[in-house]
Order: sequence, then C-alpha cells, then structure tokens
Amino acid sequence: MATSEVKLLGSWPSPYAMRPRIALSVKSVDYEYIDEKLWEGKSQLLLQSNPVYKKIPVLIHGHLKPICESLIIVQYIDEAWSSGPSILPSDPYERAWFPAVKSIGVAKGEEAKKAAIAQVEEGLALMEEAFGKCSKGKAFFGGDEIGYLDIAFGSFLGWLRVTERFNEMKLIDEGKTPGLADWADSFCSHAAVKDVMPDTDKLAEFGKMVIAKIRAAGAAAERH
Ligand SMILES: N[C@@H](CCC(=O)N[C@@H](CS)C(=O)NCC(=O)O)C(=O)O
Repeated sequence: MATSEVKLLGSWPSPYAMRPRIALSVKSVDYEYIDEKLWEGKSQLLLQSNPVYKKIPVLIHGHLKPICESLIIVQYIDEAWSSGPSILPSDPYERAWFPAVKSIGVAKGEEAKKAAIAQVEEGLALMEEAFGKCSKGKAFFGGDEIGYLDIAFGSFLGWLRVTERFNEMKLIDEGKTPGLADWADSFCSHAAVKDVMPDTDKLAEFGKMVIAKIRAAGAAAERH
C-alpha cells in the first residue's frame, strides 16, 4: 500500500489519535501522519473530512469515505489489513467490555476531585481483575500481542501520568494494581507504542497551557 493511500489526521497530545496510530503500527501500514494544531485552528482537510464533528482522529484510505471515531478506525484498520496480528478479540463479550475512566482534571473543588479519584480507582481495580482474566499471565490484555483493549485503554496512560503528577499521587500502583503496573510498562515500551506515546513532561506542559486557557475563558465570561 503506497504511503499516500493512507492518511491519518491526528494531534500529538490526543489519546484518541494515538489509538489508530498504534493500530497502524501493529499492522505495519505505511501512512502519512498529519498533525493538527487544534488550539490554533483546524485545517481545511479536517473540516472537509469530518464536517459534522470536526474532530481528530480521521483516517483517509484512498478514495473511500473518511472514517472518524478512534475505536471505529481501529476496528476498520483491523479488518482492512490482514498483515500483522489481529487486534480485536474474537469473543464478543471481550469486545464489549470497556473501562470507564473519568477525568480527574476537570473536577471542580476538592470534594468533586476526591469523588473522581475514587471512581477512577474503582475502575482500575476492576481493570486489574479483568487484566488477570484476559491476559492469562501474558503481557497484554490481548495475550502476547497488543489488542483492542490495550489500545483503547493504553492510549490514556500519558494523561494518566500527567494526572498523577498534577495531583502528586499514584493511580496505577505496584501495590494496588500490580498487573496493570507491569502492563503499563510493557505497553509503553512496545515497538508500536513508544514512538507515538507523548513524553510526560511535554504533555504536562500542554496540560498546564490548556488549564490556563480554560481558567482565562472562565474569568472573561464572569466579567461579562
Ligand atoms: N470520540 C472521539 C473523540 C475524539 C476527540 O475528542 N478529539 C478531540 C481531540 S482529543 C478533537 O478533535 N477536538 C476538537 C474539537 O472538539 O473541536 C474519538 O474517539 O475519536
């Protein structure tokens, strides 16, 4: 497949854009990566290819209709390229399971933050259990290779680390979630992931910039 045949519109801090990038890498697909600077404005190509939601990621495959929604793109990649390991589990129950990780960063006030952290910890405890069942002693949810759940959840690890840093706490912890702690290390050092996982320092800087913008917009709205 020629490089120009496959284009992916993404944005480096986006966990959603990471998902199709990992899937393309797992399948060894050559593609052109177009990094959108969403905070500065959207490209004509993005507005044309995702006219309704105007969000990244978008996959453009030849002359076919562009595909939006990160997990739909991952499913499409899995079906379109038989090269490389299969990403989706064949068991539909495993396919349907999905973790609910809520953002701690957006919680307003200490109480709301505590509740959000408790919810994430509860989710992680469930994931720890699910990891034990799915991985059957192997490195990934998908077994020996990265699969759908690894991609769906692993794409949040960068922001999870930033959240840990901002709140001076550990969410994935050797003591509480030893399986997930090992899994996170294996995932981040996997060949298909390491080049697309953003650096935590860079992501934290970006996070600070976003929070400052949200605060400034809030203060401006209060003045009007
Ligand atoms: N459910 C979507 C979420 C994608 C998403 O939220 N993308 C953000 C970047 S992280 C975006 O493009 N935001 C631009 C906007 O909302 O205008 C997916 O999984 O692809």
